[in-house]
Amino acid sequence: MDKPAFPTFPRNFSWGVSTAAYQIEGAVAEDGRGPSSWDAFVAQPGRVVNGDTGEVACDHYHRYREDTALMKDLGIDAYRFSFSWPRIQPGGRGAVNAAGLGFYDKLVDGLLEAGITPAPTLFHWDTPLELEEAGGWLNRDTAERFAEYAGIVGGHFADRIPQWITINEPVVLTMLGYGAGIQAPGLALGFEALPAAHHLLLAHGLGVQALRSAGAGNIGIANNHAATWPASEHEEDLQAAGLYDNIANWIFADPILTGAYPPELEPFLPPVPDADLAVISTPIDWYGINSYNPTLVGAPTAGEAALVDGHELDASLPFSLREIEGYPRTDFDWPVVPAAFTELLLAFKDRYGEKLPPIYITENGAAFNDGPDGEGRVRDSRRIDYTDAHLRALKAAMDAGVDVRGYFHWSLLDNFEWAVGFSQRFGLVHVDYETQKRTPKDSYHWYQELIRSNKERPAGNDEGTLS
Ligand code: GCO
Repeated sequence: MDKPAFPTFPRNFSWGVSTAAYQIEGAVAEDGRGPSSWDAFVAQPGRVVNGDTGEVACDHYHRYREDTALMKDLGIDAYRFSFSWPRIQPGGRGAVNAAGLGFYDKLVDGLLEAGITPAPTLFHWDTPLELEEAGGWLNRDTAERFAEYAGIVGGHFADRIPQWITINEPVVLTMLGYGAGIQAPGLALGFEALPAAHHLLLAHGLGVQALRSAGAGNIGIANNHAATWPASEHEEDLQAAGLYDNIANWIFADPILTGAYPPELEPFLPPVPDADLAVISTPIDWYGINSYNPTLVGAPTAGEAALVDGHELDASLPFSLREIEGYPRTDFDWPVVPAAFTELLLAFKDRYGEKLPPIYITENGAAFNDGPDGEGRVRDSRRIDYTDAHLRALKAAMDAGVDVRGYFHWSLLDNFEWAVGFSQRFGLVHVDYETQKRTPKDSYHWYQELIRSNKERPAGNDEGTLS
């Protein structure tokens, strides 16, 4: 039987797109926004490719109506954006900046008017600079400040926002921001960065409690996960991959879903009060997974440092990241391995069983840097192929019993890709950063058709209905 034109999902499956404040908004000093750790980081020479910054980015702060119209035409159910904490609390604590909150009022009301569910992330790495300078996520008090912030935002929007994400990818902020120095705040502390992981998880738990107290519900987190593959079946590679799997995946999921850290990590973790784990495992309504590709891990190789985003990781780490050969690659040089997506989701089902709440894929996508051709069309067939294959891999996991309720594609727009700036394009919509012209790519039209075909499929022809 021919492959159906589109992967088929339950008709009430939620289709969305994801973005993040610092990557698209711009207006970094407008209407009272305070500086963030990323504003300080991009100002340091050599930190970001081409010296790019998020000062203007996609100018979404001024163009949000146009971008909302693009999402309405796309036909999505939900939009995952992030609130910029320093736009709402410029110093990360105390007084609220009314103009900052006012921007999000206009964005949220516009989304609701367009029939799109706002599904915001409270924190997507843009730590208020005052808090960063006081220790940032190495300082336990930042978790308390986050809870205050969550209560403010939750209280203001609880009646309009039906789906919430506390924190985006604590693993990446911990490993690249505090461990390897590749992202803001640019600290290379190695394993000494682990207190940041704990404080981010504590902030998540306190944030869930603050949101619920403010009347907000349907809360999850967006954790980055990747299937970890050992470089070989040799014992030293298996051990290194097992350690990496715990550090990159399970240290961020176990405490939330089981109330305990992986026992193998005890030697690396700071002393942790039991009360903290009770907070971190405050029940959530769903679990968000951001996933792009698997990771190949082996024993440390003398002198050969692992590369992440083109940066060398400390060669003294007890593992090394290896190139995955034999698969197509994105323009960001990430391997394209859809089967690893199925493998990851099944690993979650096996590891957590009844403790695993429903899942949303809160990010999946790829960097392909196609631009407009002579006719002004962006023929990004590789993004269509990547997304089609990963959606089929997702559906295979669902058919095997993994309860997935929705998919947010990364990303709506080409945007500021952190330490590599604007050099990598993840959007369904091309952005000309000189003119801010938006051009829906072929993949935008493909995703639009996929969503429509899944929603208009005759009743009774469901591939299972979400409970
Ligand atoms: C992440 C972040 C996004 C990235 C995207 C592409 O997962 O790193 O949540 O901000 O831009 O994943 O790398």
